[in-house]
Amino acid sequence: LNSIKKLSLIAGILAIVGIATQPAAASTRNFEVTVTNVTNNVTFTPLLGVTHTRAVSLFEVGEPASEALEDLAEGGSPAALIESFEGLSAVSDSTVATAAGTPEDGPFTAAGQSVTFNIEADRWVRFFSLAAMLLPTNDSFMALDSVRLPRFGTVRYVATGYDAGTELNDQLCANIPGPQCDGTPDGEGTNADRNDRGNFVHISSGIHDTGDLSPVAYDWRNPVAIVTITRLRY
Ligand SMILES: [Ca+2]
Ligand SMILES: [Ca+2]
Ligand SMILES: [Ca+2]
Repeated sequence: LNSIKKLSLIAGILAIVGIATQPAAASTRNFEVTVTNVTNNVTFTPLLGVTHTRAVSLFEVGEPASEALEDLAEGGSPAALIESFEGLSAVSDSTVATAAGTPEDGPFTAAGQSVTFNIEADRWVRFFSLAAMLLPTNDSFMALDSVRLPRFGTVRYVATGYDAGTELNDQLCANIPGPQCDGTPDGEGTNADRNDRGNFVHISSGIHDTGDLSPVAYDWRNPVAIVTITRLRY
């Protein structure tokens, strides 16, 4: 009788341990990301966030931009980048967010505004990247390139403004999309030409005294955004 009692006690403990360890065995982790636009007067297009392994990156500084990144940097659309992730086991999750919630609610995140969104990552996926076009510019974008997701708690990163190297910075509203360029909503977005001084991703040199844009109104110094990533416990 005594040994039967012991056995049932052990079985009971095992059942409790089994229940207790279930959440830790979950295959995905959840994170909350907050991005704050810390420029004086530059607007972000919809922000693309992605969780991934080392096998994937949105760009390499010093290398030519992909056509998908050219689309985001010149036209503000993350669609081609999202399409490029399809079927990749190295990409865990991707999401698009704006200060209003989704691009449908309002596509822009103005200076001083924050965006908060949730993103998942599979257990073996350690990295996070972020990108959005900077308006009004020809082909500049803000990005985080393969930063580490926190194992617990919150990590804080600063995001830099890059130039995709895919369009000359003529600063003409005719060549810049969005209503931020002197209220011109129909400026040209993506152009497949590569007419920049150098066809490679580099640190954006900001806004200069040429074309239609005033550096007094639009120039910036890096960083352009503060990003916090918090591991959520569910
Ligand atoms: Ca181009
Ligand atoms: Ca450029
Ligand atoms: Ca353009």
